[in-house]
Amino acid sequence: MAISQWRQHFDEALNRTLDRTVRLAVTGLSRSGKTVFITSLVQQLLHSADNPHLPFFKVAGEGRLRGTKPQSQPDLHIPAFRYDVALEAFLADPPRFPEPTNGISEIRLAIRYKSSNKIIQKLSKINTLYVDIIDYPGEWLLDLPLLEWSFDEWSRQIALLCDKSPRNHLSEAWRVFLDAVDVTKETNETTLRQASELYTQFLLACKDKQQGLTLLQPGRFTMPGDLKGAPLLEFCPILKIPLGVKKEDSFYGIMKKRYESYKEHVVKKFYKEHFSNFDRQIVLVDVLKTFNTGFHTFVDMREAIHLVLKSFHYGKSGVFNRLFRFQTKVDKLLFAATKADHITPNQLPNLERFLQLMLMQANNNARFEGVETETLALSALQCTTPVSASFQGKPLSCIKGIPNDSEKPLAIFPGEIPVEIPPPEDWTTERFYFVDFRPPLLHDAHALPHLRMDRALEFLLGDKFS
Ligand SMILES: Nc1nc2c(ncn2[C@@H]2O[C@H](COP(=O)(O)OP(=O)(O)OP(=O)(O)O)[C@@H](O)[C@H]2O)c(=O)[nH]1
Ligand SMILES: [Mg+2]
Repeated sequence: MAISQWRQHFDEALNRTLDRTVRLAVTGLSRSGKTVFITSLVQQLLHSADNPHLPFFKVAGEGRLRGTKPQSQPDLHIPAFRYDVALEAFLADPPRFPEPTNGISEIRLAIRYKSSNKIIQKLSKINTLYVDIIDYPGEWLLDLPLLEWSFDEWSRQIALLCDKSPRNHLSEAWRVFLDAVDVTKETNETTLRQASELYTQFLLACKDKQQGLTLLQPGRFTMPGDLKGAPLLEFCPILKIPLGVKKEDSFYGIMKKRYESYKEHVVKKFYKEHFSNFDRQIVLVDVLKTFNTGFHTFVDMREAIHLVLKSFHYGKSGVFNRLFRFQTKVDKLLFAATKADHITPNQLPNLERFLQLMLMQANNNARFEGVETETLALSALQCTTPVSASFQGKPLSCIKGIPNDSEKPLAIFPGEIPVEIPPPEDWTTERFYFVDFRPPLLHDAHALPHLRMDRALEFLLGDKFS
């Protein structure tokens, strides 16, 4: 090897060893599986040195992992991710899923490993990679478009949405209240608060399990995090934009000012403080939920994902360049369909394909300049096992587990995942009904049973262990 080539090789290798911290962000809309995913990921890594169930995570498969330990987190102002609490729930008898979380949290792991690179091996026998895992609500990413919309533009968007079912009847109380207010006139705190409370109740009714809507703005109204009860969240859009003089102390004037404050102090702050520091990102999507709740929730979720993905359009044309004059550092982005243990293993490729369709339909394909993207179907905690049954003399792939509304294990044929988006009339409970399962009884705190977590680990972190 020529000296110049050797030198280049050496420099590259040295730079890679110096790159010792990676900030891995985990997001997804409410109940998409973030807490379960992070808990399983941490648990897989803590047991990775003796975990035979990570064949696709090369550093583990090749026996180069020496051990992982949780560390004190670098950002003391961010709440800790309560891995211990989630694990305790899984290990309880009967086992439970962890409680919903609300806001951002973080955990740091130190992973000791042997490099596969001969030059690095000579420099240091064992290396340490620090991985900061950050859990934050996907709902907060729904606010990015607000930065580009004026109060009038945003109000018009909401008015359009409220014209259609089911938002038209869910928003009725708020709309009736607004109709009775002269938005051009001076107002008082009580009226402002009542209007914003009614708007928040409308958003919460949309989010309700039965409706299952996800395109809900502002994101902090349904996922306030540490801003719960803060006056920054006391505003709402209006339905008819007044023409002519718009006094600053009028209902319209105050709502507009509060909207701008929310953008400045909540939305921009999140992007500057947190988002700009992420190195890798996984977006979790509960695709199966949309099958259960019907076509309109599918369309709504697809639109919400479309908005969420705007945050990941990098490069020179990206929104960050325009709004903040920085480019984000994320160089790998993984989209994962969660809860893949709700279907039979032979349907996993279909689930991945369907997720790709959802992303493509949102016109987001190939727009992630310079960012490596991947889609995957996974289960962070496998609650079912595949079994074979016979139906009318033919073998049928089924899954067996304890459904949430049962005490006993049942074998279920969960149905098939379509490879094309079915027409609206086909989204019926006869065709799609994916059951929720209880977590399995675990006998010890060893690595949790999973589906494809090793592939997720390899995509997100694999190159950091070379
Ligand atoms: N069967 C199965 N169910 C899962 C899995 N992951 C999540 N779930 C289910 O999805 C629910 C939500 O999971 P969480 O991890 O709490 O979701 P989250 O995104 O953190 O939710 P929020 O904290 O409310 O935003 C759980 O209570 C389980 O019912 C999985 O791998 N398999
Ligand atoms: Mg959570």
